[in-house]
Amino acid sequence: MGHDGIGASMRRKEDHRFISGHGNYTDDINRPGQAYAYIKRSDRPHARIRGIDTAAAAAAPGVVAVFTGKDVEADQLGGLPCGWQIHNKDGSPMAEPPHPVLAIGKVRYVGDAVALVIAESRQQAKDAAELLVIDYEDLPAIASTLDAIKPGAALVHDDVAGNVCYDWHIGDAAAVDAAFAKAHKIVALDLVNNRLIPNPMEPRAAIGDYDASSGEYTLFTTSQNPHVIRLLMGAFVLHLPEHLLRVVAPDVGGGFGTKIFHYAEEAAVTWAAGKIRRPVKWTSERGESFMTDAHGRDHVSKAEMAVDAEGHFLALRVSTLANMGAYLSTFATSVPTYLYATLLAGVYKTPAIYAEVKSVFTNTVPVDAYRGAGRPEATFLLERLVDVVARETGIDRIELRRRNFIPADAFPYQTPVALQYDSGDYQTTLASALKAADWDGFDARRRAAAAKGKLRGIGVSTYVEACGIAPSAVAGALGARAGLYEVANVRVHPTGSVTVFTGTHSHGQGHETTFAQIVAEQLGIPASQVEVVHGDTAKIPFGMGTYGSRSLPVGGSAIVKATDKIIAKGKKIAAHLMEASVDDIEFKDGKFSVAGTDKSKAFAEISLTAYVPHNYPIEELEPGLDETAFYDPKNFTFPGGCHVCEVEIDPETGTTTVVRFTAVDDVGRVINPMIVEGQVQGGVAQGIGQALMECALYDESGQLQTGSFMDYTMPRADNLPNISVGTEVTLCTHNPLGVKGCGEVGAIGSPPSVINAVVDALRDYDVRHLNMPATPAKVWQLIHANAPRM
Ligand code: MCN
Repeated sequence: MGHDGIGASMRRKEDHRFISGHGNYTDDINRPGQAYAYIKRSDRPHARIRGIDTAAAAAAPGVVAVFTGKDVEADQLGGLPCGWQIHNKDGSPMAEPPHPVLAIGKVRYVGDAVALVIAESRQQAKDAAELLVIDYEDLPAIASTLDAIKPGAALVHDDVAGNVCYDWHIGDAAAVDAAFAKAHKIVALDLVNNRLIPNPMEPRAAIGDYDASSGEYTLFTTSQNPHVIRLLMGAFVLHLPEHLLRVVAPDVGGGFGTKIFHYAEEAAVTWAAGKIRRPVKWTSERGESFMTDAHGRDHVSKAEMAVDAEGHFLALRVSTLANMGAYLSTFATSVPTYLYATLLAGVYKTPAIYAEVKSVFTNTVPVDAYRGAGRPEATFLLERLVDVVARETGIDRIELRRRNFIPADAFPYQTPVALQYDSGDYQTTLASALKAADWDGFDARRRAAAAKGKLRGIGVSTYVEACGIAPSAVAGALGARAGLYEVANVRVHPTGSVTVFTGTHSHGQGHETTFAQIVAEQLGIPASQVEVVHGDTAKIPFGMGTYGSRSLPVGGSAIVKATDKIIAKGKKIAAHLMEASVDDIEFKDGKFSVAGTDKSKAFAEISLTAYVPHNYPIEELEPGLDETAFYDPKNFTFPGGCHVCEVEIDPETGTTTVVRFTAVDDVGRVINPMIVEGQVQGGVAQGIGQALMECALYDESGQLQTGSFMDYTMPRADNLPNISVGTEVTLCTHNPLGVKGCGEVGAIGSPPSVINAVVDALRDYDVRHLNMPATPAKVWQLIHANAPRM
């Protein structure tokens, strides 16, 4: 194939639009007659609303309407639904308390939406919101994950006993107990996975519009999955049939998971537009993002590994407490269960695994999928534990990993925690990463750093993750309320250019480029002839959106399936034109030819004939060249890899600097190497951020202490080294492209490699473990608390 098919490092088609200021983001959209919404939010972590006096606000200049929970109740709006049902150990369903669009009766976290004020301008709405008189009765609040399950803890929801959403388990407890009983050694580790605040560049925004003549509602929103938002909002919250609800997610400035969910503001502006018969626009302020965008992680875990005398892993036991926040966000329940505990085998052939996960409500922002969702938590736990096992058995950490890897010839490999990995070669990715990172040269670099008074450490992490979410059969069996196939409509225009309508969403991943490359490869046309359309329920038949690095493995495969149908139909047309049998038509490099002859027709000739039929067998062949395909994957895809991090610590200040970072990932066949490199680098930057800087903190009363960039440290360019990215390829065995997702691998593999490096740098200070983030204060204290072992 030509220069811009699969494997080409083609520059991103969409970037010119973005970097020249021509992106079309939700806040760029303005509807005629539009009014502006401001949301009055709770400044209390937990309180009863005794009453809201809206009179002064409603009378303020420019105010069009003021709505509260009472209006939500009066209009019988439904609550925001949770998409994943989890069952307790005893088979009973999880607790699913209602999550109203505007607070009804109580507020449950700082940031909870209390009232919607709509005015002629944003400022007028904001000013009027100050005039609302809200009579609160403060209630005791639960701010921390551990406090939620203490006996006598205040209840976030009156009817959720002990604040427990679910108490779930996976694996074979008896087999694990038996293995522990005969173990040579048991190594235990307590870990915390720090809570993160997403901070996409573009804050969330939503515009609701209502067309009184047709009764149709339109929602423009910063979403990663417009069809799912339409389904959830229409069916559960506003009770609207889909044909009266259009959801458009235009350009979206970053998501990394936090824009997957159906948020209250989306339903609020759509509902309000219908009530006031005017478009209603809401754009989050950055401060609101901190306290309303679903947070990530927040696990407290205990992990124990049983090993034999040679360091072979015999069994793993894990117990995790996961914070759900005040309400269940759309996919919250799936994250610490099916996206986390099913990954606890990692890259190791541990024969028995048992995990218990209890999830709890607290008076904090809802927690949901973010930057890898569940898999980073599993990887952090395992890769820290493996390093501690190495330390306590005296076996070299690389050798210990090698000894326990699932061998390359053991695939397909069934883990003890539900997943079946289809392919991988962990020895090769490890060897490749160690070589690229010059692992063997580290001792010399450590000595050189010591000569400058610096502590240098190196850390490794080997991981596998499950993406390409989600095979309907597997997802259904695991508790999802929907199968997660993907849809592609490939429309060939008469002169041979192509528009692809995909149900996935691109908010930074470059689908407009890579999906065009797939079509270019398939149809033998230049990628510049292919337009990719996403993010509009009125244009795309259906779609499950983007999360879990599913767009290429699932959405890309749907495109292949649709183009295969195009080629099959093209062959029939070519056979007719060249008076040959369909079986004799070959398609290669954009040409249909009759096997064994020099007769051929270019792709564009066939497409023109499809639309402008001449002497065409209409009764046998419908005109047009436009095919739709639904692709439901047979399994997840399992990217894996090895990340090596090298740090230098200044013992005077405790500051950690990442001086080298090497990632070698196996993401199957690579469509666009430059985009994969960028995706991995972005993910690694986020992983370094989590490991060294980022942490959402609440005080005991439930106030968010890290509510701005002054208090919540994001990684910046000068915190990052030049991140070296390499790939090793084992093909996915069940999708037509052989691809595995790559969008999250950087954030999944990197955090433990950073902490392993920090612990290694502190090897003279007897540090066994430290939880993320390894802030200068924490590292300095460890250095000063522990005299060097000389
Ligand atoms: N790709 C490729 N070859 C592969 C794998 C992927 O060329 N073997 C390309 C794909 O064609 C696509 C990109 O890499 O252009 C990422 O594809 P994929 O791994 O399928 O991941 P998704 O597009 O489904 O996005 C996954 C992940 C998620 S869940 C979010 S959210 C996300 C992300 O990755 N948010 C992002 N990457 C992001 N990148 C940016 N810049 N901004 C975001 O908000």
